[in-house]
Amino acid sequence: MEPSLTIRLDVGNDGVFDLTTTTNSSGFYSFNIPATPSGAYRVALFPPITRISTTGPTLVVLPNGEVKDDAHFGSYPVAVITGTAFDDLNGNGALDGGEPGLDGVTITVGGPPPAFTQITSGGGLYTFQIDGSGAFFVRQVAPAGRIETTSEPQLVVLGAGDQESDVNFGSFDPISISG
Ligand SMILES: [Ca+2]
Ligand SMILES: [Ca+2]
Ligand SMILES: [Ca+2]
Repeated sequence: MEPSLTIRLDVGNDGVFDLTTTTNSSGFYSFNIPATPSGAYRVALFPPITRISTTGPTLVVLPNGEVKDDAHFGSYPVAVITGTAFDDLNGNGALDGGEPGLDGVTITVGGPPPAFTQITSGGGLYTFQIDGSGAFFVRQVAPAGRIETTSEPQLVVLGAGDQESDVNFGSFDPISISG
């Protein structure tokens, strides 16, 4: 059975997607498309984070009343690990309310090789999309001077198409502690 995936259609190829559908258990999708003066349409696959597209959007120019039945899209499943590096203000190793995300923290994933590295951004966030499955060991490399408060490595076991969220890493700056 094929996964249900989102396909969007941009009527008029004006940069704005107008219609959305999902593929069925056989991977098929279809649109009953409204007429547009230019006859131009753009079709694109919007895969979930657990899949990587292997094909880009397709531009279709279609006189009204005609059918196009070969706008195909490819994708494959990946293992996804996401989490947050955070300022562990109370040093308890857990992400508590009011503890901000930390950008610029290096997060690594190893095993099975090769190792991958991401730098947290956008509020301490990181995402790995890994082509493979198995046991993954996730670590942080906290910026110099910061004390890490979460144990390492964090072990995540994933199959292709699986996602593990909230693999979080804490650290604190001992210089900022006052008393
Ligand atoms: Ca449009
Ligand atoms: Ca905490
Ligand atoms: Ca570390």
